[in-house]
Amino acid sequence: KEVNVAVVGATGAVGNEMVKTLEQRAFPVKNLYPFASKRTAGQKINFHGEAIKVEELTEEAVKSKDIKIALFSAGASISKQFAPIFAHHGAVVVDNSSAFRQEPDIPLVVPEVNPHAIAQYKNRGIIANPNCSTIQMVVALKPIHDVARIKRVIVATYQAVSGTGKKAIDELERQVRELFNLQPVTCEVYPYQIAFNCLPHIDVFLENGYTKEEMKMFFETRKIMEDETITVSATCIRVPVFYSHSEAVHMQLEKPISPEEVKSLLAKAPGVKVVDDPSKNLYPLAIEAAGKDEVFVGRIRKDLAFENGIAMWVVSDNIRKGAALNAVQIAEVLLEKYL
Ligand code: 2RA
Repeated sequence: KEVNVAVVGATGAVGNEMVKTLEQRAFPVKNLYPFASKRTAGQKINFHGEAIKVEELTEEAVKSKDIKIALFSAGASISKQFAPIFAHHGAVVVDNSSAFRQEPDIPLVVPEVNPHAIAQYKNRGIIANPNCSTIQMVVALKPIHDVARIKRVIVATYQAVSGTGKKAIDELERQVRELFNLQPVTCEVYPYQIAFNCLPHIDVFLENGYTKEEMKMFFETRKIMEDETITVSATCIRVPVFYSHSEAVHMQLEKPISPEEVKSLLAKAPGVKVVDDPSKNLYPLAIEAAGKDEVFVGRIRKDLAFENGIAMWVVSDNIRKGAALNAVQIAEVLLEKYL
């Protein structure tokens, strides 16, 4: 059945990808309603060969459209203000911002991990899309957790600048040009030069010395895996990469499991592609994962620091599976099973 779909934040890096993904996956869209701020409203976006005008996001504009599904990626404050308005007018919101992820009555969903949680959309008409760095990690952790139960995870992330948005993609490009032209480097998005550098600072610092990004991985992993006993210690780093987040994941399990068993489990796991043959220099690479749907896993080995430990390298396109694709996959299950 065809439904009216809204994309809020349609001109942003993730919003753009949401429209592209709806088209690529032939989501049954009756009418597409792209929304954006006053600043970028008026632009046209292309959907199935049709140029559609981006509307300014107002309650008035929502009323008369019978929108059934609304994909949001416009920041937490816009989601807090408008997601309830869309829900009030009959839409189910899939929100990519952090606004509702920790609300107990709002499901936080990765379709390969906890698709059943989508049924809780009925509470408030809102489903939360997890943070990109969490999504790719739990897709890889779930098959292992089901067999050997994860006790704790230590993860270091290497996050692409596209996670910050279009302006950060431009910043990296500009700084490389400035450096190669022997001009002074200008920093408008990040506090320090990102080109040829690593910044251990994503989102804001909290009292406990972790950043908000790192604590998202702690809280979201437990909620999605439905296991509050799992502990996660994350260090999230911004690196000079345009697309794809890479993660060094180390875990301690309740039961022993060999790297070979992990490899065969992951080879069968939904949404995962194992790329793991060091003898042939085969392991996941950010530039190869960019533009693809899968979560790529490699460097699978026994972790020498933990009893029952496993270490692995997890790479995925942070704008696709990390955001837009996961949101559209939630919408697909929602439409197929619940609407
Ligand atoms: C980042 N995960 O990479 C955050 C938000 N997309 O900046």
